[in-house]
Amino acid sequence: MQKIMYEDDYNQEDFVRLRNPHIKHMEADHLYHISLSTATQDLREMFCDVKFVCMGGTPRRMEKFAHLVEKELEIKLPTGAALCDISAKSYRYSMYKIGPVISVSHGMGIPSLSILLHEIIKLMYHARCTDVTFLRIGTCGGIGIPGGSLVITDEAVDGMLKPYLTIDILGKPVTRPAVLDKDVADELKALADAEMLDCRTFIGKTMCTNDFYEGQGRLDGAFCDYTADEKMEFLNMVHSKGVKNIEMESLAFAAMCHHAGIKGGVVCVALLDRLSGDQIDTPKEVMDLWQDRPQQLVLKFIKNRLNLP
Ligand code: R2B
Ligand code: URA
Repeated sequence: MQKIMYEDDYNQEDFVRLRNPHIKHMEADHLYHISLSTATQDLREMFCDVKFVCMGGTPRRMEKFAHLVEKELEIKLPTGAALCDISAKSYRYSMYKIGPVISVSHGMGIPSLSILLHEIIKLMYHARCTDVTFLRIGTCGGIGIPGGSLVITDEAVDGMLKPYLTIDILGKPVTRPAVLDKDVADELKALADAEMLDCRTFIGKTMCTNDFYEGQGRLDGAFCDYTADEKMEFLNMVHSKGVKNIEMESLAFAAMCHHAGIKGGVVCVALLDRLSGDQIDTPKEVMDLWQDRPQQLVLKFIKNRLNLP
């Protein structure tokens, strides 16, 4: 069988490249968790026109986003065709492709996001996509901002406020800077200020933790060894250092996009203000409306980039 060696265009500047010398010597690449494979599918034919990869935690939200893109970009599917979950057979992630947009779920936390990103970045390479932007559409806890607000991340930091991802590779810690694209963040903020008039939008640091409860200083987990005052001291301290929100994926998202040379942006909606509480008790109907906001903003961004009205 032929090896994966895209000699002809390997040197072209704007293709997504892999920083992995081994892949091109493999006979085939099985993207196991998204249920795709170079052995049985023509990934270039299927995905070469992708320009935006949008990801968020849940399958439902990303299916909804795919339908929104279909409607708003006025993409007409052939008669009888319908959007379907390309990765359904993996039972891990859900993925949709509509025109130049991939909409894919990443689950909760860095390990889940990281597996998905490895395979999506390889997909972009096998498909020989050019000039792709990755966007995370998420939820978060706000710090000193009202529930329902949008937060655009300009810098992702870990639970110690360090702007890099540390992973253990072959028994050694390896750090990779968590850098997001400044132009993407500024454009998202400008579009939100001009067009997202029913909510406030903030731009700032996002703290990314490996736990929702103790990792985010909550008092309502199964365990808690700190006092309410200690919690508030910590949250006020991070607030004073420019942290606008806390979530669980931005650090790896930023570090992996940057390492791959892909421009990345993160937009989250705050489900509560963590300076006022821990429990998420907003009524479901309100929460559903709030969770549409990052999708609407990212859609405006995509339309802007595609010069669509
Ligand atoms: C936001 O919400 C999830 C936890 O509820 C997590 O995936 C995140 O980053
Ligand atoms: N997601 C988080 O990670 N934290 C919150 O407080 C809310 C959503």
